[in-house]
Amino acid sequence: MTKNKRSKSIVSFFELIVVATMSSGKSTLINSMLGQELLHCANEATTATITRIHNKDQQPHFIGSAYNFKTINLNEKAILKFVSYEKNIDSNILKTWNADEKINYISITGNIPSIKNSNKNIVLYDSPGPNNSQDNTHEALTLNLVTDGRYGMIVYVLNATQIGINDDKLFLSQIAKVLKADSRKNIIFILNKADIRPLAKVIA
Ligand SMILES: Nc1nc2c(ncn2[C@@H]2O[C@H](COP(=O)(O)OP(=O)(O)OP(=O)(O)O)[C@@H](O)[C@H]2O)c(=O)[nH]1
Ligand SMILES: [Mg+2]
Repeated sequence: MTKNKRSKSIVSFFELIVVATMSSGKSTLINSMLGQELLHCANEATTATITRIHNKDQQPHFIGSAYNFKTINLNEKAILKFVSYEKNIDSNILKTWNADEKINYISITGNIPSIKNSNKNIVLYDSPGPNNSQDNTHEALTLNLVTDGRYGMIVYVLNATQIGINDDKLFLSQIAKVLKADSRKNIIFILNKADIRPLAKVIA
């Protein structure tokens, strides 16, 4: 007699959130890992959504959905309302979703060529700069992402052209509280735009 075993596939994730003040180069950094300009980048407040990118090594195209995410009171479950689905996502679709006022959360899956999943699936998050004085929903979205407990690593992108600004000081003090409360979370710093302001000058 053969036993009918049900195979259970439990996927576990390692999530990294990419955060920084506006225009430091978060989306550019993720695009370089993607090997294509999928995320919209520009020298102004650009990213208006949280973008979750789940690495699936063998998947040829990016597929995914756009949502309206409602941040509510602490300790309550956030509400995700489905808005749109696409099975072959390109930069135009993401640009349109990013500009749509109803959409503030995007979740896509596809192959990130510079990353290989091992025992855990890797997930990257792009986020809006929290210091956009024209739109405080950006701050609410990013602080919600930072204070949400599931990620293991913060990738903090420092803009070499504006080291030591108050906006970084404020944001890093908010992050420090989260890291103090959860010792399993780590942070790494990426010094970006060092080609514009070489490191020697930053340190001097
Ligand atoms: N010279 C130079 N320009 C860069 C570098 N990284 C990003 N940029 C440029 O800086 C601008 C902002 O880059 P983004 O990647 O959109 O920055 P972001 O942090 O995602 O910005 P928000 O989404 O608005 O918070 C774009 O014009 C990029 O081309 C870099 O290392 N060197
Ligand atoms: Mg961006």
